[in-house]
Formats: sequence, structure tokens, C-alpha cells
Amino acid sequence: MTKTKINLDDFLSDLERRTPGEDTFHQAAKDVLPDLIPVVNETPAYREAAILERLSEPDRTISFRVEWSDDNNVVHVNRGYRVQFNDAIGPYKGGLRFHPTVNRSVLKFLGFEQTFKNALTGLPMGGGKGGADFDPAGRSENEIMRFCQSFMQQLHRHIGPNIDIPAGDINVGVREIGWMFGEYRRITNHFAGVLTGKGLSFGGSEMRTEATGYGVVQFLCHMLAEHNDTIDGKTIVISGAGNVATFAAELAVCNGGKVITLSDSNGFIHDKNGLTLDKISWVRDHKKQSGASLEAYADEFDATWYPDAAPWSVECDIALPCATQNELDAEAATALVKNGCKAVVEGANMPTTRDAKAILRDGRVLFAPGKAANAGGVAVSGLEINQNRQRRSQSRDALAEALKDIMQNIHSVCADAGRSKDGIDYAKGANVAGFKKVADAMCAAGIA
Ligand code: NDP
Ligand code: 2IT
Repeated sequence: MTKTKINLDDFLSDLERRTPGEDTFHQAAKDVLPDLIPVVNETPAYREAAILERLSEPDRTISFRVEWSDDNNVVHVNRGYRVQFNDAIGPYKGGLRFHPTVNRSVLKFLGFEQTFKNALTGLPMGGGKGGADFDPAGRSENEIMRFCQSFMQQLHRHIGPNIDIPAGDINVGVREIGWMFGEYRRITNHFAGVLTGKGLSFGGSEMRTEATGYGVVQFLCHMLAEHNDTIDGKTIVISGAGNVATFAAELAVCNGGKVITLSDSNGFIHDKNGLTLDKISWVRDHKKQSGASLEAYADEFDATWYPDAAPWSVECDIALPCATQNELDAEAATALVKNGCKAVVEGANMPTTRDAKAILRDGRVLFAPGKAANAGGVAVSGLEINQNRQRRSQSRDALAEALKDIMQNIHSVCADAGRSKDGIDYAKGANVAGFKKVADAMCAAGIA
């Protein structure tokens, strides 16, 4: 029987009532649902199967205690999580984040976004996210390794190559994945493709490290081409100084862009001469030291350090927020519009606040949402899964080509679904295209 049409305000207030205090998750829902409700109301099969009610509740949220001892044998307790959001189109897939701001709400927003993102890649991956409120800043290598091992002692029972395949995210890179993979094998005696982002010598994929940042710039180039423009000679402001930011900077520079900022949780650097590949590589080496600040860049090169600030007031053509959620707010968006910024492409997940997005829209700034623009990372993770299943590695060239094809396809799928007489709404296009794939799979699976 067809249910009555969904009303956005009623739906959101019911969601808020059922999930008190989960502000970041509510924010993601408010971003996405206005694009999905018209689709659901027009599609009786989606209403009858209560697709939206089911998609706004994760399949399950697992949380566990992680105990570990520091170098002085002091015992610490953190909280670990895995949010298995939706497995309609494939095993749960998504990163693990270690950061003091991690909580259930943050991981639910990330798992929700991941579900649509993974659908956009065209690969069979469901959505999940996990992590812990552990802060690795200032911790020794041994302490971080012990934390990774303790975390896996809990997580291992919930994951598997056909169940849930985590990867990295903030503060979890190839080193941490190696420690977690080692612990998984120690506990289970299984060598299985249970994590992606592994080192190349034990089942990792070429191009995975570069994939997210490179994919962001590839998406940007397609978006500019769609609007008869190119990246060549453009001034680019980037936030973050980690995996996504530095590889986005690298490909932007290789394609003729002039990157003039990077940032971290302490502030940002403004390098008027522009970053070079050598300077980017210096940043990567420098940030490998636990808790290292980007401030040292200003001493090493001819650049200015701005403590406790984000780079959005620096004049630019293009802005790439690549650090964390809600880092680009209304004030930042106002400055970008005022300075003539033409495009904002999200490397991070939900870095742009809702108010900021409205300001960018009114200022006619092109906008690409993270679930489309940063999907290159999880896409190559999907290719790592395939290589692990076949026990064969593909060449770097083949994977670089595959990444390019996937990013081009994501761009055209989002552009087609977001096109109207007013131009292209990439955020709407990404939401609708990702949603339909998951919704159709949920309908096909029936109701238990
Ligand atoms: P990294 O840990 O490699 O780098 C994160 C960077 O962001 C660091 O420079 C860090 O500064 C900065 N940062 C983190 N939290 C804050 C904060 N609260 N305020 C200001 N700066 C902050 O992470 P990634 O580059 O992997 O991830 C960056 C973003 O990209 C995240 O939103 C992540 O979810 C997203 N993403 C990552 C993918 C991947 O493959 N890695 C794939 C798709 C999206 P500091 O060093 O001082 O902590
Ligand atoms: O947000 C993301 O897409 C990631 N952190 C990557 C997830 C993955 O499984 O590679």
C-alpha cells in the first residue's frame, strides 16, 4: 500500500527526536534529504518499502572499549566504533578515523555519506565508517602501534572480506593499516583482504595513496571543462596538510595550477611563490613526525604562517577544503565570493557548512560535494579488493587509468542527474544518483 508523501520538516524532526544530540549526523541529513524526498515521493516503490526511513538508520552501530598502555605503562581507555550503515550493494566499506572529535554522530554522518559515495563509484561497496576518539598527536610510534593492535582486538570480530572492509581516514594511513592488518592475522590466522590501503608488499594497491587527492583534482578539471575553463594558471587555496591535501596539491601543480596555501590544526601557511613538488614532499616528510606543526614550513621556505586560522580569506580562483568537516563556514564562503573564487571542490567529507553552501550558491560559485569529488580513494580501495580476490596486482599505469575513468564517470553521472535550466547542481546530482542505486537494491532485496 502506498504511504502518504514524506514531509521534509516532519521527517527531520522525527529523526532528531530519535537521535538526540547527534548534531553532525542531523546536519548531513539536512544536506541530503531535501534532494531525496521529491524522488521518493514520486516513486511508489520507494515509499512502499520505506526506503528513506530505513536509509536514515544505520544497519548497526558497534561500539567497544579500547584499552592500551603508554610508554610509561599507564593504562588508557578510548572508545572505538564501527558504523555499518548499509550493505545493499556490497559489503560495508569505509575508513577508520582516529581523532579526539570522533563520536557516534560524526561516524554516522560519515557512514551515511559513504553509502552514497560508494554507490557513485560504480563498484559493489556498501557504506560504513569507524574509528576511535584516540589522539595520536604527540604519541610515540610504539604507543600508536599498541593502540592499533588493541583496536583490532575488538574490531576483528565484526569485519571480513565479504562483510566489512575498513580503510584509512584522518590519522590512519598505510602505517596504521599495516599494524592493524598484522594484528588481524595474529588473532585470526587468516591472510584475507580485510582492510584496504595496505602496503604494496602485502596486498596493497598502486595508486591508493594518491587516489583521493588526485581524484579531487580530476573532478575539478572535468567540472571546469564542463564550464569551458581549465586549471592552468589558476590560483588555488588548499586546507589540510595530510593525505588528501598533499596529493591534491601535487596533481594541481602538475596540471599548471598555482597552489599557495596548506593548513593544519594549528594554522595555515601562505606561500606567494606557490608550492612546488619538492615543497609538497617536504610537507609530507615533516608531517610524519607525531604532532608536527606546519609552522616550520614558513621557516624552511619563504612563506607566512597564520596561527589559529584557515586559509579562506586568501584571494584565489579555486578552493579545495581537504582537512575536516565544517572547516569552511559562512564567513569563509563570504570571503571566497568577495575575492572572486570560481569553484569549491570538497576533498574532505562535509567541510562546507550549510550556511556556507547557500552563500556559495548565491555567489554562483561552482560547488562539488565530497561524496563525488573525493570518491577516488574508496574507488581504488574497491580495485584493491578486486586485486586481493584474484591474488594478482595490477600495474600502476592500469590503476591510474582506471581512477581517471572512474572520476570522469562520477562527474558525468552527477552532472546528468544535477542538470537543469539553471545550470548543474552537483550536490543534488550526487545525492540523487547515489541514492537511486542503493534504493533500487534495497527494493530488490524485499522486506524481512
Ligand atoms: P590526514 O590525517 O592525512 O590529514 C588530515 C589533515 O587535516 C591534517 O593536516 C590535520 O591537521 C587536518 N585536520 C584534522 N582535523 C582538523 C581540525 N579539526 N581542524 C583543522 N585541521 C584539521 O587525513 P586525510 O587527508 O586522509 O583526510 C582529510 C579529509 O579527507 C577527511 O575529511 C577525510 O574524511 C577525507 N577523506 C579521506 C580519504 C582518504 O583516502 N584518506 C578519502 C576521502 C575523504 P593536524 O596534522 O594538525 O592534525
Ligand atoms: O572517506 C573516505 O572515502 C575514505 N576515508 C576512504 C574509504 C576507503 O574505504 O577507502
